[in-house]
Amino acid sequence: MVLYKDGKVYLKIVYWGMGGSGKTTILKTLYQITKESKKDIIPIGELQIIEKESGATLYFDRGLFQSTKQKKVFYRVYTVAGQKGFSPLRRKIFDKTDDQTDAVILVVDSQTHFLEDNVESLLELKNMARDRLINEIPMIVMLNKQDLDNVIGVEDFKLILKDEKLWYDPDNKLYIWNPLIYASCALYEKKKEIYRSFHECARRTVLYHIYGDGKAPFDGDGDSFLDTSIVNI
Ligand SMILES: Nc1nc2c(ncn2[C@@H]2O[C@H](COP(=O)(O)OP(=O)(O)OP(=O)(O)O)[C@@H](O)[C@H]2O)c(=O)[nH]1
Ligand SMILES: [Mg+2]
Repeated sequence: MVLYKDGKVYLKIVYWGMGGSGKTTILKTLYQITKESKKDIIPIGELQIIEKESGATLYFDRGLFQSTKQKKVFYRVYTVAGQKGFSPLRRKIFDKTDDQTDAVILVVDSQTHFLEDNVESLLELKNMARDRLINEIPMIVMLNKQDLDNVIGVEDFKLILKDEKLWYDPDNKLYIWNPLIYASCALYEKKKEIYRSFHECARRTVLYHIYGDGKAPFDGDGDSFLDTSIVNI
C-alpha cells in the first residue's frame, strides 16, 4: 500500500499464475466491463500491456482503477509473466520493496493436464510471499477456462490448497479468510466471475488495511466480515 500526503491510497493487486492461464485476458476483460458499465471501480487511462508476438506477457501488464465510492482509493493491478523462465521478473513485480503486493489473485488453467504446472506456480508464489499468504496478503483463486472440457472443479482445488497449508479448518481464526475459489472464464464473450472475483479481492484488501492494520482482521464472533456491506471497495 502506498499512502500519499493528499490522502490518496494505492493498493496493489497482482494476478499470478502459470503461463497461458489467462491473466492478461482477465485484466483486459475487467477493463472492458468496468469501462462500459457502472461498477464500483472505473479504469483510469489505458492498460499497459507488454507482450511477445505470441501474446505471452514479456514483463508485466498494468492497469489503474479508481474506486467510485471512495474516490481516494486506487487499485494498481498487475499481471505477472507466467512463463517458466521469467521468475526473476515475477519477483520484481511481486516483491518490490517500495511497493509491496497487497493482495493476490491466483489464476489457474483449469485443464486437468496442467495440474502440475499450476501447483508449481502456486509453490513459487508461496515461496515468494514467505508465509504471508492469507494472514497478511489476502488470496483469491480463479479456476479459469471453465468453458473448456476436462477441467478441475472447486472441490479438487481446495484439496491442493489444503496440501499446501493454504486452507484453514473451521476452528482456526483464519478460516473466514480462506481463499474464495471462482470457476471463471476470461473470454469477454463468455465472461464469468471476472468482476465478482476482483471485487471480493479488493474488498478483502481494504478490510485487511482498515481493520487489521495490514493483517487478516478478526472480530469477536468471527464472521461479521463476511457481510459484504461492511466496507465499500
Ligand atoms: N477458452 C478459454 N481461453 C482462454 C481463457 N482465458 C484465456 N484464454 C486464452 O488463453 C491464451 C493465453 O491467455 P493469456 O491471457 O495471454 O494468458 P496469461 O496468463 O496472461 O499468460 P502469460 O502472460 O504467458 O503468463 C489466450 O489465447 C487466451 O485467449 C478462458 O477462460 N477460456
Ligand atoms: Mg499475460
